[in-house]
Amino acid sequence: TRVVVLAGGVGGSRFCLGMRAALQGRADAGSAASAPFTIVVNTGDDLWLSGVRLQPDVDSIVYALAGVNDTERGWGRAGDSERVNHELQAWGAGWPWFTLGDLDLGTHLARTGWLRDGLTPTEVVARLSARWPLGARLLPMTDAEVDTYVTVADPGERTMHFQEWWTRHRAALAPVRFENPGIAAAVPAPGVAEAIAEADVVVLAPSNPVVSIGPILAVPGIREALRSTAARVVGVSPIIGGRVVRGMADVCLTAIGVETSASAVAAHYGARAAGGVLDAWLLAEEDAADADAVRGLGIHPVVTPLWMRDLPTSAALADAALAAARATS
Ligand code: GDP
Ligand code: FO1
Ligand code: CA
Repeated sequence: TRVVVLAGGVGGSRFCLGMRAALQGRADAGSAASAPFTIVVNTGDDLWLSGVRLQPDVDSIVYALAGVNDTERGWGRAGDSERVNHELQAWGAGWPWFTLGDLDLGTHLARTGWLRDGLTPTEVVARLSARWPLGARLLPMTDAEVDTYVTVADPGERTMHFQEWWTRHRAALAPVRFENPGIAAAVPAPGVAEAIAEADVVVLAPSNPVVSIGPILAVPGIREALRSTAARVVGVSPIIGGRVVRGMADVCLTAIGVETSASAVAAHYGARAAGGVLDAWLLAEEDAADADAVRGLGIHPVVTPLWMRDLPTSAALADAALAAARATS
């Protein structure tokens, strides 16, 4: 089975860990099942800071699949130190509310050096994927620099980088809109449209629909690839029991006029039969009452446990997504 996952950071990496386990679990059945799957990663979170390029969602997925991620904080390397960060603060460089760990900085320096050598983001992500056996092929959504900016109402309207809004203000400033300057002229990274076209299953991970999956779908050509692929497109709800779990995605949803419910997010993505991108939608037992509304949209609803507590529950969720694809084929 050729699988493509569209993913953001925390929800995306947990789901990808589950997908790798689910695919390996049936690798002994032979065929192409053991082929690595493809992950198309959101790069809207990326930023320049203190002269280095950061790719938080790319790094979250690389570190998680490599098993070197900080599982408590949800970002960065396990057991990292902050000596360089203290020096940066002493110089008044960077952002006082944004920590660059020493090991993590090694990644940023390597990445920035390669970019300055002329490598494309796709080539850089390939190098970042080669150090550890990840069991997946990572592709940035695009090679264009299309960082997400947030406009807040505040006293007067002002615009800031997504990371400032998210980490400094903890999404507490009411957003007016999210934008990715330059994205209208961007194209999918090499291999992205091809992977989607040649896939058997494409999964929208349970990631933030607005600032993780949103930018991926906003790259011209990716939505069209999802709409025209012969693959089944399956989405996993990031909403459980009418609430966002782990994060502040509800603030983002409210800003774009989408209710924080499993069926409203499904409606936001839409049915492929009706101009949208979904064939099937996985929703939690707590949201079983939403299943009829999802069916009414023309999307096949599957009620299944959605909590990714550990590897077995994440793998079971990935398995459920693969089964939903088979059920709608
Ligand atoms: P970020 O880039 O680090 O913000 O992470 P993502 O965008 O990939 O995912 C964030 C979203 O994952 C959150 O808004 C949650 O709604 C969702 N999420 C986190 N943990 C779980 C889980 O265990 N199950 C499900 N279904 N969704 C989850
Ligand atoms: N999140 C924080 O809340 N505080 C930080 O200081 C911080 C530093 C950081 C450094 C590198 C990196 O890749 C991610 C980092 N994050 C930090 C997480 C990140 O800002 C966001 O949670 C994600 O971009 C949202 O997906
Ligand atoms: Ca993210």
